[in-house]
Amino acid sequence: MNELSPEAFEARQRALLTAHAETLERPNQPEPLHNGVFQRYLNPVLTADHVPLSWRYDFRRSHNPYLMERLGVNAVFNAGAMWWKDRVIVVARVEGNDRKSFFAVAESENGTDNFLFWDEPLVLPETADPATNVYDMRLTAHEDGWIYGLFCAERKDTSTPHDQSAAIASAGIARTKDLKHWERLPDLKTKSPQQRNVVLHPEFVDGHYALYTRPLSSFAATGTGEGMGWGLLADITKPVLDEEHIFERTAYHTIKEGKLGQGPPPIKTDEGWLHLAHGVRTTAAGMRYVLYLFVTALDDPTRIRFAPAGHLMAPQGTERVGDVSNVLFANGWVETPDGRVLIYYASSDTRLHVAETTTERLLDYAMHTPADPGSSAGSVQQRLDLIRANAESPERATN
Ligand code: BGC
Ligand code: BMA
Repeated sequence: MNELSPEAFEARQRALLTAHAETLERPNQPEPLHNGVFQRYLNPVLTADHVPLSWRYDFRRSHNPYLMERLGVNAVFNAGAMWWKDRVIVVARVEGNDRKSFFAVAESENGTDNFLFWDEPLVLPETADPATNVYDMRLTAHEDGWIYGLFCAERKDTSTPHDQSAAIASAGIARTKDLKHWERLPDLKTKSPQQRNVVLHPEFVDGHYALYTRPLSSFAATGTGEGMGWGLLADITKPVLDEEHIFERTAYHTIKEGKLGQGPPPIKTDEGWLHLAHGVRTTAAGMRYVLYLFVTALDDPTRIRFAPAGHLMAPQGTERVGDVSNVLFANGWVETPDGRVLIYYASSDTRLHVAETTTERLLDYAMHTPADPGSSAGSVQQRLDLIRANAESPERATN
């Protein structure tokens, strides 16, 4: 293929723009028949193809005679989310072909389709010790008036210089009032060598900032019996946690056997704080990530009130396949003023989807799904109770 003539260059430009516009404008529909707990939407809301063309292509013919993609995008996934100025905004993890992730804001009026990226990616100020990679931002609109973004900041572990995959994960903290100008605070310091999935609670607790943490002894460890922690900070600009109290633990033969972590900041309801989290188990095919739900007390966000057994959502169909297959991960959800809860979940570290529900449905699920019975025999008993109650019920429809 030779350099493109001016006409061919322009035609190719138009073809790219048309295909991109079709991707952005594609309407989304909810799945027709659902499980009553939540409703998935049929198309992903953000993919690599949604990223603006000008972030990827050099449209100057003098510099790019073949009109090639110069800076490819590999994936768009794990997004923080919030309701802001009458619309849903997400801060997505965009991963370039170079494997570096960065953050980018996208917005949608209905939260289910027509997501548009803002003009440029988010520019995050560095600390004195710049990170190699940043990802998975949790957005918290805190009652102090700031919007906080907590994310994972990853650096090479220099104690093992020859191991090119040894890394140290820590929690980065930035804040903003307008989602455009961000102030970087120091990274969180805790006693743990590794921190990921750190989330700021939206309210003060005893006059302190409250953090959900996930200490881990090594970078990607599973099966070490750790879990979700909680700690209080007097001053968020000096983020040093002397104590973390583990309140949600990994457990043998459950969906959270290997590791677990808080998803987005919890949603406040009359019955308590609704938490969305991920649970991980190790299988012969690698780690399997699913999403689960639990509810904690309003007066003590670490006291678990309802813990329905098993996963809320697991990868399904094409969601199962991607760069890191068999993964659902969520770090953003939004409660809209009209009472919807939109769960932004990513599949297999590749694309972002949405599922819709309400706090009432999630609470009903949390309060009436039996807790984990702990064994196969216990599970059979739960099912027998259900089958027999149905058999005796006059309300049961038959066909
Ligand atoms: C990846 C994350 C992953 C983590 C642990 C990081 O290098 O960017 O997506 O969660 O490793 O496996
Ligand atoms: C991690 C997370 C996510 C990712 C997942 C699966 O531990 O922090 O970034 O989605 O692994 O690779």
